Amino acid sequence: MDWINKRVLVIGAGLSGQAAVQKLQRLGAEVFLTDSKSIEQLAGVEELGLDQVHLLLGNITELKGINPELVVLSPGVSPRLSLVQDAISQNVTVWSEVELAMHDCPALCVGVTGTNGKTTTTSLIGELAKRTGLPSIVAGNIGVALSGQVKGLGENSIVVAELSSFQLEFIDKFRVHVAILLNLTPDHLDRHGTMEAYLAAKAQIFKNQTSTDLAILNWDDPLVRDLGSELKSRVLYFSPTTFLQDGISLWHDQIVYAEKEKRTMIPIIARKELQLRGAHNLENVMAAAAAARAFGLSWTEIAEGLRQFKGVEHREEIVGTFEGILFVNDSKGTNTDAATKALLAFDEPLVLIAGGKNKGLDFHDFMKVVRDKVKSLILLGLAADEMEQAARDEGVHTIIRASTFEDGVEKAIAEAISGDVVLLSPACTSWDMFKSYEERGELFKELVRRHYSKPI
Ligand code: UMA
Repeated sequence: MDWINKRVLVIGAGLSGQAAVQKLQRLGAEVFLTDSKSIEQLAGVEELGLDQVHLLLGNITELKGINPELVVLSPGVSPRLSLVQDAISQNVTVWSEVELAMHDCPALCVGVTGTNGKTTTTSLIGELAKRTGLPSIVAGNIGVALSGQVKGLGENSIVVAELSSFQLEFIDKFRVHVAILLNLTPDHLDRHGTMEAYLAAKAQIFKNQTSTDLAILNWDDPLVRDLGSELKSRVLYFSPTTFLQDGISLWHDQIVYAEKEKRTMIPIIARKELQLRGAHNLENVMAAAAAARAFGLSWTEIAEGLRQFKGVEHREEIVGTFEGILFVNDSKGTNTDAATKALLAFDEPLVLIAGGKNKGLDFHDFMKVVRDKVKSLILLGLAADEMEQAARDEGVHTIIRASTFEDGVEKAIAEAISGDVVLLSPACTSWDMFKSYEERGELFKELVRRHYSKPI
């Protein structure tokens, strides 16, 4: 494509929009950027060097005066936006930012989508990709815009992309050579409207696959499984619950890869050797192993990578074992769903630290799980009263209130004995006490380490 002086409008000036503008500027296009926010609210935009004609802030509703040949959307921008509608009605090409990123990138692309587990799976594949010795990057919905990362990557390199339904909605030629769909449960319905539309957006990941490409699908999710018969690419299923004669599944607590035609079953790794816990992580591990095999690692190399992977920081992250007590940082568990998953990942007696700022969720169903799994519940933060009430309603036995975060960690340590797990999984945001869940998780780790480094 000839980019020189091509008029391109980028909508949204966040991470994706800014990376898209920089890429387009490098290509020689004439770039316009618009955002509903003001310049004071947009960090980094001034450094893009756009003049007043090209930086259009505020409520721009039509393309008149801009006349772009191409519109690039940030993922958070809904297609219902009048500006986007205007582009569609005028037959102007609309691309998502990932389309622009990958448009001229010859690297092998491994894409991960699904409702849950994307970040863990993407990170794990990223770690496995490093073991190939080839140049590789990890980007996308994981928090780093793809457009800013793929520069200079050649054919013999690997892009590992976490892809959201938002990013996939407006792809054109973007080809994901190894595409993973982990699972599908209701999410983002405010944007997509129906489950069908949400599934259709996710299924775009397979849109440009050919017969030499690979689709990795979750056998246990009926919506995902059924997609397999419609795809042009080779399909590989994984399942932590059903033994698969063709695919990756469990055989006597061993993750195995079976090929019916060859009548082979290759053991990959024993479940107990993994540091990641929980059934949901088994899905992530199986999908990642399948992807790594596709980019050429041996099963032995894959097993080594899986064995060493500790997970994503702040998500069921193992802090360490001190005096027989395992400490786990799940500060990223900012809603009841995520915190429930963390609780279910452990068979040991649990001391749970929860609370913070409620996102408007009801805690009763969560407290039913707490009642069954947790021996002591430590509550703190703004939501503590509300959580305590729900805990009492659901019959949680031991509820301990903490006055500060530090106090909560000390009380949790005092409650735990050897063989227990102390889990920080707040089911709330951190914003009543911290800037971010990262800051909360860092403090948790520091307090635990500091406690055990003290001379007794
Ligand atoms: N904006 C408008 N008009 C609109 C909507 C947004 O002008 O109608 C502007 C906003 O004022 C803002 C900018 O667009 O300045 C934000 O764009 P964005 O929401 O696309 O955010 P980015 O900073 O570009 O971040 C995006 C992803 N965000 C979303 O999908 C909402 C990030 O995923 C991703 O990491 C990043 O690109 C880099 O690829 C975050 C996310 O929450 C983590 N994803 C959702 C999820 O995981 O559930 C999908």
